[in-house]
Amino acid sequence: MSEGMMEPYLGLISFFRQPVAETAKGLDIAVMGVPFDLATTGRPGSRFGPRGIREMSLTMAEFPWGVWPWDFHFRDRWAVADLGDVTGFTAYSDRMMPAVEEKADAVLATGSSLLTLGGDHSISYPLLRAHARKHGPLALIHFDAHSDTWTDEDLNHGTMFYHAIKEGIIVPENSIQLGMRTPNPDKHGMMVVDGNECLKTPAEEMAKRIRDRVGDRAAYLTFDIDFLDPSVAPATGTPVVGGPSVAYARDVLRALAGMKIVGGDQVEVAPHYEGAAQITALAGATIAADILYLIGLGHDT
Ligand SMILES: [Mn+2]
Repeated sequence: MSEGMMEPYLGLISFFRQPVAETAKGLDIAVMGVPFDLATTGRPGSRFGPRGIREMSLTMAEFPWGVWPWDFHFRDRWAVADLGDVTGFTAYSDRMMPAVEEKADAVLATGSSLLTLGGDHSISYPLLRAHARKHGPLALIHFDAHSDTWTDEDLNHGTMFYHAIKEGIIVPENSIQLGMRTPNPDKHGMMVVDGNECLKTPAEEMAKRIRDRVGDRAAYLTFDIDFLDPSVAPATGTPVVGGPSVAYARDVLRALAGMKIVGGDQVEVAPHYEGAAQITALAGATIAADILYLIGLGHDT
């Protein structure tokens, strides 16, 4: 084995074996988990998502040269640490939003960027609020099988982007949703590229559409694992057939390098629906790493 390599079954678990830290002081990118799934409308279980993602991240953390095919290791360019999980809201869903928002505010106040591991998708709402407070109204880049824009005054993992638009923290004219495979007429002004169109559109062209839509606005990238086809990501609350592959999603993501992506999250991995191979958490960990690279490159620009 090459020097610097570490097999995935060794040692303690943190995201990509990054150091565990109490605060984001001195970091370029902080990673945190939000083990919350009480806003789920389908199968619950994404409260175990952060743990599952961290565990499968160790399969890629084996290599000191970084995550293929990125040509550098993120830790060689940016100070990255795992802050652990936001806690204190178990069984009290009304405490989740303020707890996440407060933690995200504290991270962003240090000058660090933030990557968050979910948790159900409702966690994006307090994260968007914190990022908009720092960066102004945001462009949303949203990968998902569902639009999560239902016009409903209740806040759950299918309505939070409606609430975010209504609140003015995301700008629909600069926002784009990719991969939708469920009917929802409530677009609220966002550009929607459905799952079939994704399958017919080369990754580079899709990335260009995203860039054109977002323009110069600071962007927040959110990736629901159910964007992917259930054949590659079955362990999630509301799977929908007919989605793209992990390779396609990663090609699109990498083609966004250099955009002003100020923060992001990877949500909705629910490990208890996995087979023993843990392929959903593996996909989630890989996508989360790609988002981390994008946030780092955005931090540099
Ligand atoms: Mn979804």
